[in-house]
Amino acid sequence: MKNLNKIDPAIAQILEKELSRQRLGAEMIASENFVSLAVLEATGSILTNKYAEGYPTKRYYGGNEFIDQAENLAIERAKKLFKAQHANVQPHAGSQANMETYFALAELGDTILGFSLAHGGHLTHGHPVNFSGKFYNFIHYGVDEKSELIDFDQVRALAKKNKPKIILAGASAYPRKIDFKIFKEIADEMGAYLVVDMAHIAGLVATGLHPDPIPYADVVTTTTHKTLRGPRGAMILSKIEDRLRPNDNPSASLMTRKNLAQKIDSAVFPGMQGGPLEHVIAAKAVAFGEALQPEFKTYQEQVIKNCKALENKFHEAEIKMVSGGTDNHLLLLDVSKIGLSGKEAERLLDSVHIFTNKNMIPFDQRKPMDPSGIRLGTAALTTRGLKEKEMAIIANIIIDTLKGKQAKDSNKKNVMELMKEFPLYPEL
Ligand code: DSN
Repeated sequence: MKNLNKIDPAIAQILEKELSRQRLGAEMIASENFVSLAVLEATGSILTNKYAEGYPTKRYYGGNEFIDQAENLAIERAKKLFKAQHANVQPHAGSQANMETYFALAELGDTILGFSLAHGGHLTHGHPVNFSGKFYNFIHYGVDEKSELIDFDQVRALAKKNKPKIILAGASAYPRKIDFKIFKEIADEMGAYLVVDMAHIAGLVATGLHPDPIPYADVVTTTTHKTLRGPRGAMILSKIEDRLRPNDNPSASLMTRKNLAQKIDSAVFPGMQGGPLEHVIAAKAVAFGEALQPEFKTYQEQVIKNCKALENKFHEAEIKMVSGGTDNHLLLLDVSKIGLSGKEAERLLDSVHIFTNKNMIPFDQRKPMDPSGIRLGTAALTTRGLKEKEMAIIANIIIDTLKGKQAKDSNKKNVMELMKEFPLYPEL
């Protein structure tokens, strides 16, 4: 950071402090991870200088010979990693990927059936404050009150009643495996598109540790920075043929006559986005290359083992977990049962350097800004090398902090000492 230190010491100091925070804290936000130095180098590279609106070989600017090579590598690696027919690696973020998918498949005002945010879905799955809830007629399914698992009877009944154009599966706070085959059956019964947002579980899907949505879904969206451990960004995977393509007719709009892959590409550019972030796309290529290596599967297996280790400890401590536990990279604690709100729990854990986020739990009686739960994930800590033994130590500190309702200095010290044993970016 020689130049940054000299030119802009204020920003340089903020970066230094953030690096120190990341190094000394236990990062348990389920959507975060630590990228490799190679991904970091590509993200911070001179590719940021280039305009490349359009797609490889079909750009609106000259000088894209090498940019095309990088974007093509990202596309080919994404397709290989997920055995997908088509990949668009340009979406800037998960929200854009979802927006572009709805734009490609539906008309404004069409009905979409998605997972309720309050039960584990996502803002872009039709929340009224989000573009999705404003532009489309979203209907929501949730989990069964007893099992806290997705209520497929409700999904089917709502689909029958509302005849959605799209059925949307996928979650940002759901600790169990999702059965995409049932979603596909329901979508077929209704003549609806099936779209899966696999942002949280993409790394698990890539390594065969979570049921694969690709064979079933027309379109799959994902961010690239969660369990997939790439740069902050997103992509859209799709089939090529449009399963629900209306009969071609000369008066059909240009969009209607395109196949699915073309519709997605047009929705991304020129539909929604301008110049793609080619430095980030190169970093996506690097991350997909890393995810194709055998070590990536070992890593994902450890992510799940680590989450199970947390689950065991919380079981022993009789802390209530949504759905009783986890079979992926995250779990949700209902802290209301120990007399705390999610906001208080998040703040207490922050004070002992364990970073989590407050989260709604199904049928929550509290408000989104101060809900009853917290969400914990193991993707980032596993990248640092922590295993079951260390997860048990962290779980004990979480339990002591939450049950004792106080942030003890000794717990903070122990977290920092533990994290020092797993150095983060020692090269920086
Ligand atoms: N913010 C992401 C998460 O934490 O799950 C979703 O956008």
